[in-house]
Amino acid sequence: MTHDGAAKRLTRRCARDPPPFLDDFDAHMTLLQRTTFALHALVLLNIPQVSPAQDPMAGMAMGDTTRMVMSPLGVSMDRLGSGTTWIPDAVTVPSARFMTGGWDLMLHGFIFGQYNKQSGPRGGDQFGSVNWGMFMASREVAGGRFQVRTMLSLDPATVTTHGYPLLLQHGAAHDESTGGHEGHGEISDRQHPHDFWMELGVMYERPVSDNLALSFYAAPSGEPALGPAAFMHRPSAMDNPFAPIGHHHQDATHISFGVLTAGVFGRAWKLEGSIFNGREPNEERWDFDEITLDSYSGRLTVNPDSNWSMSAGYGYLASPDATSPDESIRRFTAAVLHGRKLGTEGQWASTLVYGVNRSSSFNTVSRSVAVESEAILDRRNTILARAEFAQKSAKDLAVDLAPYGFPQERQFPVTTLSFGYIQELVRVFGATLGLGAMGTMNRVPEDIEEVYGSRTPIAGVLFLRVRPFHRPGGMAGMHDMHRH
Ligand SMILES: [Cu+2]
Repeated sequence: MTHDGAAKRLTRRCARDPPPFLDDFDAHMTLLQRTTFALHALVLLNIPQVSPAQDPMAGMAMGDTTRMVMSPLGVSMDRLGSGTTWIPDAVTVPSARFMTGGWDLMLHGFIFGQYNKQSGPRGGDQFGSVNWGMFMASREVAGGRFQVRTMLSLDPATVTTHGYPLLLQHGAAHDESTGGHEGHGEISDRQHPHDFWMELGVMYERPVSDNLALSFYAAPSGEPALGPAAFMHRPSAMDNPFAPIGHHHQDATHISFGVLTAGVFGRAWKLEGSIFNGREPNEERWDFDEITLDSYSGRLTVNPDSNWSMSAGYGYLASPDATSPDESIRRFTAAVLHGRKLGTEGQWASTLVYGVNRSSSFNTVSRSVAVESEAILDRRNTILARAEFAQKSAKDLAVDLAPYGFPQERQFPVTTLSFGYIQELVRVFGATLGLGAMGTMNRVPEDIEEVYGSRTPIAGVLFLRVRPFHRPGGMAGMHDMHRH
């Protein structure tokens, strides 16, 4: 059933020298850089160092323990997606990694600088940047893997607090001043900016037997066990600058201000439960919202081999939208992620996500399905695609308002289809700079043709993307790196 068995359990990841790739990030990163390094310093100052000789896991190690970190039951750090999600072992979200003082430090980050144009009366255009940086520090503590992590985004500044134009997308907003429509608090045809504090949390995973381990995750800002890895953390979507329009059926809880998750896992499965804050982040995107634990979720994930990861989960969101506080949502999601290596430098990842929301207010059910795929063909060429179907309510699309006046709960089936291509321009230190373009064709029902100016409103985005370059996953890949 599982891949490399016992050998994998003992797997320790090799580290690399600190790459100065952050130096090449644009000026937006200065704050992020400062913050992550300040956190790094805090972590190093506050936690006593454990030398290799005292290291409780040292007996398991082969080679230099100061440059490795354990993988509980063979679950390597590369399997970890956003929050406590898993992705297939065969594919990775590129990162830069190095060791210092017993800590395994990992930096992830993507910066897109984009010109985005969405057609029709509901469209718009914007020069902006969607971006995120993630810093993880892991070490062995009492026989387990302890991890402190933070994920930060400058979106509120770089795509504004109104977010970016994205036809058929919806979300919660307080009022017109933050992109909501007068009359109700929905934001329509735009994607919200992510909060500066996308994640701040700790995780601890510890084997309790040869086949069983426990995991704990606590985050003032983080992701409960609901939905697949958030889109920016999926190898099938990481180079796509835009959120899926099914975001609010599928993975929108990835920023929740208050999350506690406990889980049990084996080499190939994980069962988790969370209590968390079901309220969507408010419009103050730079700060922490009030932390409450009013909602719950559960999720089962199965990684039967290195190419597949499947999950299904259910969640109760007590009061997600501040403008309709009495409304609760029950959400079911299921996802299948597939990944494989492609040649020596590439990978191909695909995801199928299904999400369904049941609203307590209208007792309506709305569904969405997304299929997406990204292939890093070789060093220079990456292609990506996403197709979606979603049921959006009149409220979601703000067509309940005058002059349209559809009943709020009326559902409209919409679809989108996007294709994109990215060519690498240059590699500097650990980073790759790519030039990309993506085109989208949407389709709306006849009843709202007038609203969108067409049955098939189109959109396009042209972008530069900076991220750590992709390395073949796994130990072999790490060793390869040392030869270059
Ligand atoms: Cu989001």
